[in-house]
Amino acid sequence: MSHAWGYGAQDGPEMWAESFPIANGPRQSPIDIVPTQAQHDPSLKQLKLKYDPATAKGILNNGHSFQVDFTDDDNSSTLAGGPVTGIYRLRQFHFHWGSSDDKGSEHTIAGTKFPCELHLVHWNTKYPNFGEAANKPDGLAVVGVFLKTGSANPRLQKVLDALDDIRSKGRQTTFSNFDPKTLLPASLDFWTYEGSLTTPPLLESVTWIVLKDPISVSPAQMAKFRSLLFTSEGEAPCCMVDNFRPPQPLKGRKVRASFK
Ligand code: SG7
Ligand code: ZN
Repeated sequence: MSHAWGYGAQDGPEMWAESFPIANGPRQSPIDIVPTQAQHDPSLKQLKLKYDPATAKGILNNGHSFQVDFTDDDNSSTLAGGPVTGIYRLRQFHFHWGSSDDKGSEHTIAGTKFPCELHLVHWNTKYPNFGEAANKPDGLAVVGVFLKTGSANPRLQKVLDALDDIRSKGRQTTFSNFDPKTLLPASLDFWTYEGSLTTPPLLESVTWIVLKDPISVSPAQMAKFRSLLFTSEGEAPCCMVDNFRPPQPLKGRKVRASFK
């Protein structure tokens, strides 16, 4: 594999293990979640998400996805409860999506794929910063939310309207006063398991919290995601689509459910 990774035939998920051998490790993500195989765990706490809209900072096309970044120098925007101990700070959120509505999510539910999946990335404040946390077994907590096509989602519109300004890889702009909690479904029922980053370096540091209920997105809104580019200005344009890793082997891990 060439030194940069991607989602194409030559640099995609099937090739990542050449440069990142942890790709075949014991706790890789995503996975197929089979609800009938998950165990309800009454000891799981209620998920506590506290986000301050003033911590939203910028939006960036990183060439693999786009991400909305947050200032994380204090505990203004945090995750606690659920499966985790202590306080995790929000660092960024981003999405994965398909070239058509029949694929795009990273996690699947009993084999069912969704057109898009939102990831809210948090780091454990027992470590000094995101970088230090990212390679610790309890360093990160990512909340995953499925998007299904249906009615337009007005709460997504501010994010989608910003995409015109970050069409190419490396472009970024300010993005302020946004509460990511507005993107979440009404119910915070979740599945949880111990996994990894879904992109290189595939570090096995993520407590995954995958919400049971999807949010909606219209076909026109999905088209807006697909108008982004993997490529930089001046390169032959290549649409940012199918930027998902497929499900990885469970290898004996347990998936727990917060609900019956
Ligand atoms: C996206 O997914 C990006 C990455 C993110 C990666 O490609 O938003 O963020 C950066 C800073 O490049 O990587 C370390 C990290 O958050 C993997 O995140 S994920 O496991 O939640 N999909
Ligand atoms: Zn992700």
